[in-house]
Amino acid sequence: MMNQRSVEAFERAKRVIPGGVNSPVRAFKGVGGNPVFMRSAKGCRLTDLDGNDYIDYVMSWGPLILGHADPGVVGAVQRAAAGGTSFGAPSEAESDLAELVIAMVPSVEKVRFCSSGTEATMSALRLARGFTGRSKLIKFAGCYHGHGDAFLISAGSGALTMGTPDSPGITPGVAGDTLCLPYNDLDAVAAAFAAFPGEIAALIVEPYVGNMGLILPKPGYLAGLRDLTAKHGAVLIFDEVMTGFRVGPGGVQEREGVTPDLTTLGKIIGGGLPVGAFGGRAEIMDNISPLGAVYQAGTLSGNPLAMAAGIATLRALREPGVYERLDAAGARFTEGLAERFTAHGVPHQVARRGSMVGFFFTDTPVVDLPTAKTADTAFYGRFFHEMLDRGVYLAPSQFEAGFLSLAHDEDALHQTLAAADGALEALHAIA
Ligand code: KE4
Repeated sequence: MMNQRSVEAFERAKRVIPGGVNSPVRAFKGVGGNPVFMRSAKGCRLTDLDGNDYIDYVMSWGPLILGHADPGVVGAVQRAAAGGTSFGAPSEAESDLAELVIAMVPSVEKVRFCSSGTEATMSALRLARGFTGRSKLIKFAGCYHGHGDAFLISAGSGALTMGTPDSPGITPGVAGDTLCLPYNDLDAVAAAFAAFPGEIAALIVEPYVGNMGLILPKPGYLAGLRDLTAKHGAVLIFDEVMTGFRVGPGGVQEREGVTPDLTTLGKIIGGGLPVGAFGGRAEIMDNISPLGAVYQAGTLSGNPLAMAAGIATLRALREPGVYERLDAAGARFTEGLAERFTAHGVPHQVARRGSMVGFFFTDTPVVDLPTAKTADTAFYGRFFHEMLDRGVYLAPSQFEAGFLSLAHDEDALHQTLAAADGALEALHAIA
């Protein structure tokens, strides 16, 4: 595809923005080549500066479950904007969205809004530490919880692609309070609690991991985390920034029947506008300022435009049959790809929950970071570009999940699988 305008735009951006992007994973370092600059989007399709269209399986990294420029969301934002973009004072839209979240997410009795998933996880950790009076945090290698210092210890997502899982600028004091364990290994968690009795404030987990690519918990794993954290008095935090409202109306916790103490949310909850949230048991949440002593704040938290987009999105998701449609589209995508990978003799692992999808180019079952790293990232990069050239925009990194929306119709899925046929034939030819 001709992408000269994107090439020029990237050169311009690199002169004024570090790396030319405002979030590292967008820079295509995981797949090589020049990132594509977008001009507009509608439904399941993106349009770049050169006028090329792409069927989008990134969907802004998860938020756009209704599709790009959903008329209901756009209209709600336009109406809200006409009434003022920010009040710096409470508004009823915040309670409207809070009541929707509480109705949908089993663990949430009270919720506080912020402006990103990173803020949500940072705040949830401070709250857990304030509530327990303890310092240490358990996280899992390859899981990503935003760029808060405490979490950038063997992080996933862009940190993996960047090849620098531990970021400079994290002090030994901070790093020393984070215990990083292998995902899907309950014995490691039990051993950590035994090694640090009474010291562990919280355990945070992506209940379905999206930031190593899609990796699912082994049977009993989430229930095991629930039992161990309850036994040792640690706060169990489900980071559902990506899975919240994605894999079902109540996220993983509803789907799996495991209820955490706190839940962090983002992405879909803002319908494409900046919203993060953390919520959970009132007994814990009531410790948040100004009711409690644990400080947390934000100039644009509960912003009326973002609230309007979130309300429109969650209300649309509560319509009958929505998740069945998303599930069917996700199945068509992953089953169609798996058939083609098999037909072309390409080693692969494919996973799906609802409209959250993932695939690794390896014949090793992927259950944690070491097994995820057996994936052939070079092949992934070649497949990515062959698909991009055929009008399909996958995640520009092996270590990310993919997302479908209500706008991914049969025509888009047929075009996607035809592109995969062409891509695999082209790769077979040069193999
Ligand atoms: P944000 O601060 O990017 O809104 O959310 C951080 C975050 C927290 N928790 C989970 C489970 C997440 O997936 C994320 C952000 N996800 C990445 C995609 N892997 C955002 C994409 C990016 O960094 O540009």
